Amino acid sequence: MTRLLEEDMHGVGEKLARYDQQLQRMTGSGLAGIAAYSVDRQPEDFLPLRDKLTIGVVPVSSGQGIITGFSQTVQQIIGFLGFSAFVTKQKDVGGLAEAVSNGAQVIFLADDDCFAAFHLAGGKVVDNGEATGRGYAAALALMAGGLEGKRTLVLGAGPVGAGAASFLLQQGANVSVYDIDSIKTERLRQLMPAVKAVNELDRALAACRLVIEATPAADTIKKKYLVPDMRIAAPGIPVGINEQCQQLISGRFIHDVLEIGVASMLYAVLSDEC
Ligand code: PYL
Repeated sequence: MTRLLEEDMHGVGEKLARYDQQLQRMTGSGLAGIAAYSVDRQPEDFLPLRDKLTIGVVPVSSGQGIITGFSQTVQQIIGFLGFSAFVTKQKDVGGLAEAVSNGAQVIFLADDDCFAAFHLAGGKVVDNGEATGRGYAAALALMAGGLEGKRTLVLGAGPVGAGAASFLLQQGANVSVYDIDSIKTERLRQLMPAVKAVNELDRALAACRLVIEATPAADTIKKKYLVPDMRIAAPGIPVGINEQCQQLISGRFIHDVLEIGVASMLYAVLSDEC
């Protein structure tokens, strides 16, 4: 998993309203609608929970340490969805104690290896990787007007790609997965036998118009594949499509650093309550 940088956080909170409108234009749904769709709910299903729940975000200093702005950005995304959220003043265990003492029913925290949401009363845990994959696959499904029987390609067979593949299969899509490490592709195929493992990226990209780019590689998808009906949802960090290509596919390309993932985590950890 690529570690986010402080500069990745710059402006995310301030731009949420504009990003939400961009998502609305591309998919017909905003952040809440995409996240709700990723857990098979409607955004209005979560409205009654907004006044009942408080969300705590705890900075974690282990490993490479705290990313300045990370917890605050997570809190802003949750707040944008209408929930009350706070970042604890203390970090690590002290922060966890502070969150619980201040009435948080749901807690978000991340070390270098895992970013998760915990619903204390429900005993539910949601991992950012799987939730992000499902959220981006939901965005792709909405962008495509449904996926039943349609060929889709997932680049990257890690936790995000696996979460996306799982959602795409549930939507009735014809799912192919490619990873530069064929062992990871084979492992995913054993988990989801309905997935087709592909080992030639060029041929796979030439045959698909609906793509999830979930690799940690930059510039994965070259300009020649960006045909007029190509749609790409790209959770991968760094983004797998260079700036020039992003301009070419504008309006049919979704990427962010935390927004869809955090929104999908929240709705996934709350989905049993609605
Ligand atoms: C969750 C992000 C998405 C992509 N990479 C993941 C990452 O950067 N993980 C590390 C997060 C560290 C957070 C730090 C803090 O500020 O609490 N422990």
